[in-house]
Amino acid sequence: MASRLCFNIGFLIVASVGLLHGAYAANTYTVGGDLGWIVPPNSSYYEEWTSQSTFQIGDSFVFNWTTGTHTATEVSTKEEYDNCTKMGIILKDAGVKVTFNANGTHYFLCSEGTHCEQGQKMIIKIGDGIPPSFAAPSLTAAAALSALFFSTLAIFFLN
Ligand SMILES: [Cu+2]
Repeated sequence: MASRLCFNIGFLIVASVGLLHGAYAANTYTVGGDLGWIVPPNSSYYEEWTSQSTFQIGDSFVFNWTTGTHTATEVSTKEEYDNCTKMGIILKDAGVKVTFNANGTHYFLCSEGTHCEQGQKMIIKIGDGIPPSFAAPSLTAAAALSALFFSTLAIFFLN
């Protein structure tokens, strides 16, 4: 009896993990919905569009436009975004698709003319918006090095 109970609980755990793992399916979004990626009718248009969804790792974004010349330009910082700095990773082709495989915050704008100033800009937040940090492992490495240093010192004095 006991072993059968254990087996059943084990099966339930495996099944639950499977369900949790499969709970989120990556989505592909067309930036701006039906409007696409153009100079918007009002400057808060893309802010409103992004606020309608919560984006997760694996999600893709398609920048579509049928009129005018535009770019999907990714700039590095909020400051560059706020100032419409038009230098960054420039994607020029309509229909370009961008997929994010880590949490983080991404700043996109159009680098054509004054399109950005007119509101063709958008912040995409993946997950909590915070990129994975490598600070912790390097701190651990520093601690290990200093431990080695002090143990070497101890050996020196013992001899
Ligand atoms: Cu544009």
